[in-house]
Amino acid sequence: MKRRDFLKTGTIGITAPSVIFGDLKINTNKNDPIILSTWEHGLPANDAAWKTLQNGGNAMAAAEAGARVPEADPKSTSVGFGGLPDEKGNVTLDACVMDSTGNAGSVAFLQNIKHPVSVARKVMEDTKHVMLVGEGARQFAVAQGFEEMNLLTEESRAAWEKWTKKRREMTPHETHDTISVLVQDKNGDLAGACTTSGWAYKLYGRVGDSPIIGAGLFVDNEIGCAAATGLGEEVIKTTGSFLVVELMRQGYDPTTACEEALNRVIKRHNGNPDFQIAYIAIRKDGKIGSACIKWSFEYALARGGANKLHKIKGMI
Ligand code: SD4
Repeated sequence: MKRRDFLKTGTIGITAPSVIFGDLKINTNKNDPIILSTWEHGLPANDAAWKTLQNGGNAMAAAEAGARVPEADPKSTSVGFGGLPDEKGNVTLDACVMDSTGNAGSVAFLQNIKHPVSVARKVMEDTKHVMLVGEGARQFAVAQGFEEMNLLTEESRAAWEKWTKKRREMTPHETHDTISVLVQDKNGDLAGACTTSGWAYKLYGRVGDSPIIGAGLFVDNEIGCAAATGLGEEVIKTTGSFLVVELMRQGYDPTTACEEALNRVIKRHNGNPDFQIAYIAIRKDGKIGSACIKWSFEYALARGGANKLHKIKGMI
């Protein structure tokens, strides 16, 4: 029996501060915070998250602070303010958060609010619910003191108007990038945030994976956390982030877990999907991983005082 086979079938027992997979003991990573984010806008996101950790914030506060950076940046045309709109010209936003206790909050199809990730955190902390959508989410945000604003910038409007002339369907890969931020703080606790304006020029009302707990993001403080970017429909169909975490629970290392989750998608598309999905993952012991289906993907990793962009190649 190969080691992995043993790990997959072995009894799983959990004892703090270690995680036991069969005969493999994974020590909890303490004192060495890690911030792992998607794409290049992950670099400034990581900086903000790092500052939050230095100021005593926990993993959840850091992940939120990180995600807010691209949300506020009009040049990030796939997130928050300046995000590319749907086919009718509406900027509609999806976001979620999940913390180390397994609590989660989410908003979908939210309009006119710049920081959906913070609204998602309010849903998690101040309501009994997990998910608010559309007009209900907007009303909740306003009641919580979030300012309403027009999120369509001149640049995004011009890009959309140009698109309406031909109405060619875009893939999320062409208009990426969702920001997902995974954090492990100095106590070893994990949390994550995910926020996006979704698939550019999508149908009015379309919601992707990013606000779906288990698809765009999943955190299990005993095992690890994972997040997605790319074609949300396919991430949802494979419960992607949850799957990555469950594979880590079975003994897969973080990168192999990301690859195995993507293999499910690749198989469904006869070995050659024409779209991108990428996963990032942090295991409880501080090991990180990532994989993408094709082309390339960049993740930003901050740890040990350095914050760097890493490029990986696609699996196919
Ligand atoms: C979505 N996953 O709405 C998002 C889009 C994305 O890089 O991540 N693009 O499907």
